[in-house]
Amino acid sequence: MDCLFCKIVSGEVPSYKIYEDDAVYAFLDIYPTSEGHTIVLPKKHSMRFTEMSEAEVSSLFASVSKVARAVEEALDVPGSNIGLNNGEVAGQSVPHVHVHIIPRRVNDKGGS
Ligand code: IU
Repeated sequence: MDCLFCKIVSGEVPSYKIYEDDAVYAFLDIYPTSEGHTIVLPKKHSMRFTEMSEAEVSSLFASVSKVARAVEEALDVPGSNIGLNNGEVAGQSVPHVHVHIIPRRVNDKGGS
């Protein structure tokens, strides 16, 4: 399958890995919204979040929580935006489910 994020998981396309286990892979976004912007994705390819089973969603978000805690601790930030775009019309540019962890800092200009 010609999927960029599958190629990142397999190592065919290089990435700066943050975390990996049997089910998920996390790496630094190459166009970061803030320093430490991390992408967490399930290794099993699903195009859209709403195609995933409940068990897959639970497993993914358990890992997202773990990675977000580690990112916040490592960067010593007080919070982060955690979210995903589901479908092209919603801004999903890579058709392999992925969750953004965007570290936030006090008085940064990242949003409301
Ligand atoms: P989106 O939710 O599908 O828009 O997020 C895709 C993200 O993947 C986006 O933040 C890109 O900067 C990021 N990305 C990447 O890290 N490496 C790549 O080669 C490409 C996109 I293309």
